[in-house]
Amino acid sequence: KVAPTTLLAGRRLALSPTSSLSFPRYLSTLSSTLRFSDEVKAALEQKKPLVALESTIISHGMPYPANFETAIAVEKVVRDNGATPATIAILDGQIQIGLSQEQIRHLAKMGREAVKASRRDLAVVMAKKQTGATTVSATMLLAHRAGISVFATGGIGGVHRGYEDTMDASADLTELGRTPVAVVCAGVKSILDIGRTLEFLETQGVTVATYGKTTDFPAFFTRTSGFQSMLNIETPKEAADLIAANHAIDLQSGIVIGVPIAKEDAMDDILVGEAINVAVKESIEQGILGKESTPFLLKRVNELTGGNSLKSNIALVKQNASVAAKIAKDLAALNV
Ligand code: PSU
Ligand code: MN
Repeated sequence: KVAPTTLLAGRRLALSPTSSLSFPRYLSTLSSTLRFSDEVKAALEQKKPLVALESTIISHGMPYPANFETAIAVEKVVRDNGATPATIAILDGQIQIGLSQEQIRHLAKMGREAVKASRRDLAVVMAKKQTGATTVSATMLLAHRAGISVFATGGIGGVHRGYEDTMDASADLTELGRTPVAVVCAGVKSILDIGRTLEFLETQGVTVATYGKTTDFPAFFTRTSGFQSMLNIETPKEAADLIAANHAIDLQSGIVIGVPIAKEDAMDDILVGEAINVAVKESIEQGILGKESTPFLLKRVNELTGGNSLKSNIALVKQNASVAAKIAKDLAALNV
């Protein structure tokens, strides 16, 4: 008879039916707290490459039906590049690692009715049996619990402009400081203060790299931000080696891999800059604060650019998913 197993942080723990009490209690309860899709469960058991995907980008980051179509297309990009996608969300209080197409559609239709769930919201959404879309911070945390160490998204949250008055800095940044997951993204939007965001990440001990030939840190819609990352990474293998080294020393902190948007998808610096300035000004005038701020700015920038920013957004998420899948593949090949 095969002993039941539970998966934790990439390690496979064999639990004999009688000895499970000798493990810390959370280890034995975790496997029932996380519900895995069949596809993700099989990939974890077979140590196949996996890429975690967030769900706030679906509910709060894009309008319906572009959000649904993009989420499905991004999963396909991950599969086409040899990895298994694990879109993460909380449905009626149940954490799901890997969603069905119908579950993705449900979240996409719910939009902002879903709770935008970062780390602080997770226990609340679970206890109240709500439906929550996970931000970068909550997705990183849950991916790590599930044993997935590569995560693809569009952009991470950061230090907001006007931080000196509001103290508004995304929980994504502190999560990156405490959770060893590599986040493949298109950098940080200039709705945020990019310079201060990079300073914050440095303080949190986060390794920040640019994917490509330069260390120019990307600004989401545009290929450069005027700020530099610590290093450039030119191949998926280099990224995999970096992740493996992070794990080997048990750093317990994350990695940002900034992938510049493709030239043909990038936006005009000045046009997008103007839209962002208008959106930020409006958010201040309307007193938009806290977790409402980022969704408000994303929506306004999209409206002000006549939907052009959404097109760039979709293109860059797909590119990030393909890079992340290749990294996950090389990481799985290292067998660490
Ligand atoms: N940036 C985007 N699209 C997004 C987000 C950020 O370009 O959808 C979402 C992500 O889920 C991110 C969250 O984790 O917003 C950050 O929100 P806040 O700034 O409130 O921490
Ligand atoms: Mn915030």
